[in-house]
Amino acid sequence: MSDTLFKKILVANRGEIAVRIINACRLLKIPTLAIYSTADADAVHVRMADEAIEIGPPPPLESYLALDKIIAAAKSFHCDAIHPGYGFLAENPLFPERCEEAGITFIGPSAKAMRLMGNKVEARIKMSGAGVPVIPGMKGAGADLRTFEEAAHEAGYPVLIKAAAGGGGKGMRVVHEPEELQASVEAAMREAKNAFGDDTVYLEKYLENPRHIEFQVMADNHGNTIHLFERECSIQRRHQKIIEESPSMALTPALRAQMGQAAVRAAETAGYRNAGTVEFLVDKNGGFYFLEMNTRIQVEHPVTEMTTGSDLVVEQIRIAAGEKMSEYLFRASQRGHAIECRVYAEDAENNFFPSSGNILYYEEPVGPGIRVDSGVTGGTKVGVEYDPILAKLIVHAPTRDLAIAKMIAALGDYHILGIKTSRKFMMDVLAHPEFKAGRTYTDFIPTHMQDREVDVIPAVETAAAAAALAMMKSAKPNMTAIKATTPSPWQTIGAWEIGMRITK
Ligand code: MV4
Repeated sequence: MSDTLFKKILVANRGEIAVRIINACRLLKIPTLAIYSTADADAVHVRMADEAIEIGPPPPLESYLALDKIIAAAKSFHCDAIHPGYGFLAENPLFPERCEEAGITFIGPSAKAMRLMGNKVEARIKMSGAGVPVIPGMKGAGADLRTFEEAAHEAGYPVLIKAAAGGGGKGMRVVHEPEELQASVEAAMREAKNAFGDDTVYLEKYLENPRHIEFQVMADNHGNTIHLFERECSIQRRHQKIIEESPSMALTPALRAQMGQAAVRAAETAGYRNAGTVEFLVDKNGGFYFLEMNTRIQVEHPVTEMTTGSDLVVEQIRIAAGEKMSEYLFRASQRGHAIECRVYAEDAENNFFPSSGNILYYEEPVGPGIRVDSGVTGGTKVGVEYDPILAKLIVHAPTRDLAIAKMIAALGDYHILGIKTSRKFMMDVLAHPEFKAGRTYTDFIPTHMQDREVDVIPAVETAAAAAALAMMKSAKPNMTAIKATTPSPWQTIGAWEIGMRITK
């Protein structure tokens, strides 16, 4: 008999989340198997796992999305559980189904709960029936133009056409007046067909400039479903979250309690198990509406871990093994304020173009209440084949003001040389008066960051680059320098990509 929850866990992901999962397994003394594509042979997650197997060439369909190969790897390496992380196969109901056939535990919800939440129309109907508020709109999918016209008339313009298989903003169309309705429905159907292979669309009232606020839920197989409060995720760019925080400035204790209760009811109604997130839109009047449920551990889960003092990945593993969730979760409260910044490999000064190359120098900020979840280090080759997230920087402080100050300081102490990152862009968001005032709505980036002036101080920049190069050459033990087949930092530095303290 084994004295661990599982004999070995296959980590079916890459990058920072694979590292995060391996770290949780280490705490539980569970051995891990990493999978990797040929592009990731030297990646951090591969080095950290107890064992690793190359699973195919860089294209995701032949590696991180290759379900057959992953199940076969789990079998041949005697893994009795698989953690999917986020993205890739994490919300594909075939994954838990194939695991079950193979006698492997899937660390996540059932295929049934995934299917329900994967269909936005079905989820709306089910949630509405359970008394969870949904955005006013159609009861089911749109059948013909008449049903769209009637629903739009009842909801009142502007309305929004959405894809049933959608999420993440694809296939959405705002319609401002009846004359545009038919063309918009047809366009949304085409887009949905192309993106999801399913042209089912439906109609909702369009909420202008809402906030995106989500609740972390956790459910075990012993009848316990709880929530761990909210994350405010309104700061997004083209439906990609950039900054998340908890608590939300928009919630009163009464609204928080109401939404938390709705989130728990949503999870219970879906027969949900393991970690999940219930997303809401919150309008100017404090009205809240169920948007969708994400059936996975999310990128921004550390914000909840910091404010509630929990380890959600450890809990996911315990729950999947059939244990009751830890007692401390039942007494969880929100303490202080946490903020997360996603560090992307992209060039914010050049239309957020993906940035690739070798990390020539890498130094993380350290200090009380500073956490870095990273998938990279010095020498890591960053390509363009996968999601551009390099790392997440999370800070925890007694108040929101202190958390913002700590985050700005920590971003200033985060040095990544060799590729462009979104670091400076995030510093500008955090320093913006509207952000500081807590006026974080979903239109924040397009409204306040469009014509952003980029400061370049050539003298300081040059000095910083020279200092970095000198440090690399001196090769102190705590620094990682790699040899000269890669371009020098002088060629790749760009505006503000060398770390320096920002004092404004
Ligand atoms: C909406 C909305 C306004 N009204 N639905 C965007 C992604 C998808 N999951 C849902 N989204 C929205 N749905 C109604 N009825 C506005 C958005 C939206 C949004 C939502 C969350 C975070 C950022 C957003 C940015 C633009 C639009």
